[in-house]
This record gives sequence, C-alpha cells and structure tokens, in this order.
Amino acid sequence: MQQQTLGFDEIGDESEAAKETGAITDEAGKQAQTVRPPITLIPGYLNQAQQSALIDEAEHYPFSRPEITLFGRSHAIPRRQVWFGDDGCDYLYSGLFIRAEPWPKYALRLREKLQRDFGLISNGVLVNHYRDGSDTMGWHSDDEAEIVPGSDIASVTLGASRPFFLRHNRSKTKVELMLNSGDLLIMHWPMQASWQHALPKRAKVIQPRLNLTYRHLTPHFHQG
Ligand SMILES: O=C(O)CCC(=O)C(=O)O
Repeated sequence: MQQQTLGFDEIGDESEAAKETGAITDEAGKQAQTVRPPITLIPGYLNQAQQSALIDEAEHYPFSRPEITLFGRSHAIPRRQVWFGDDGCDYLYSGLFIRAEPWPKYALRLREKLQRDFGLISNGVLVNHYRDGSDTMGWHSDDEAEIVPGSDIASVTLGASRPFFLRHNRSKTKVELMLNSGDLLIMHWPMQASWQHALPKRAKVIQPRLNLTYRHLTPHFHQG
C-alpha cells in the first residue's frame, strides 16, 4: 500500500464538506415537494488519494458472501460484504449475525474524519463490494434494534457510479440519486423509520464499486 503512514487529512482534503447539498431527481412529481428524505449529499467528500487509499486497503478485506433466508429459501447475497466494529459491536440483519472484525487503518481514519467534520459518531462500518452492475442491494431500511436512536448513517461510495433509490413507505414517493466515487451521503435520523433505500442492478456498469456505511450501535446488544 502506498500511503501507509498518511492519515486522511494529511493526504489532503479538497472537499467542501457541508457546503453542498445533493441534487435530488424526483420521479413522483408534486408529492416529492412535500415528502423529502432527510439526507445530505456531499459530492467529492474524499479526494483522489483518500479514495485510492481505501480502494487499495479493501483488496485485503476479509469479504464473504453469506446466505440469507428469504421466503423460506436460502440465497447467497448478491454482493460481498464485511463488517468492522469496536469490541461488542456485532450486527444482526436479515437474520444474519455478523461478528465485528477489527478496524483496518483507513476505514478507521474515515470514521474519525466523519466525527471531526460532522460530529457523526459511529462504532461499526458495513462494507459492501459490488463486482459490477449485476451485484445489487434490494429495498430495505437500516432500522435494526441495535442502532442507537437518534444516530445518522454515513454512506461513502468508491469506484463505479451507480444510481441509488429512496422510497417513502406510505406515499411511495421515489427519489433517485447518482452516487459517484468519493461522494458522501448522510442518512439522517429518523429516515430509516419512513424510507427504504436500494441499489438497483445496472447491466451496463462493468466496474466494481465499494460502499461503506458507518453506523452507531449499542455495544454488547447481542450479548445481554
Ligand atoms: O451500496 C449502497 O450504496 C447501499 C448500501 C446499503 O444500502 C446498506 O449498506 O444498507
């Protein structure tokens, strides 16, 4: 790895954090003017060197493709994933128990940067690796019981650009964002209570994509 000794802010930060808010393309016409997801999109939050440091580091992440049970049938998830977290910050979602792996250097630096820049506290990160546009994430909310009430979720994209959908549970208002490499999307509390999100398939995308979602969990939730 090239930037072994450098931290995120030491290798430069050309983002204009918190200055920009994401452009939202709404597909639901009028309704979207009154029902909007509580999100902040910061394009180019990570500079090129910061992105490369994370992409290089992810070559060594212990990814796996676990099976989940849907409608009584078991399927391997359509992407690879790994969960890094503090001691006692294990995660349970879709019936899948994921033990926290120790933090790698740059994933930890990004956690610290998010806290410095936005006061965003997290103690775990789910990293998803999509080989190409056929790997995907279905509609869901990040509303697991161990997520600390009031906490925001920070999602950072690296690699291929992919559209990201949000859908309001009641009105079905749909919002589409394009997430590009280096972008940061903050999903503010209580978005997960009334919106779902998804990363749809895109046959034309041939490049890989990484996504890191930083979450704040109640420690030892699954050991009590
Ligand atoms: O890859 C993405 O942008 C979506 C990730 C996601 O929805 C999640 O980790 O809950």
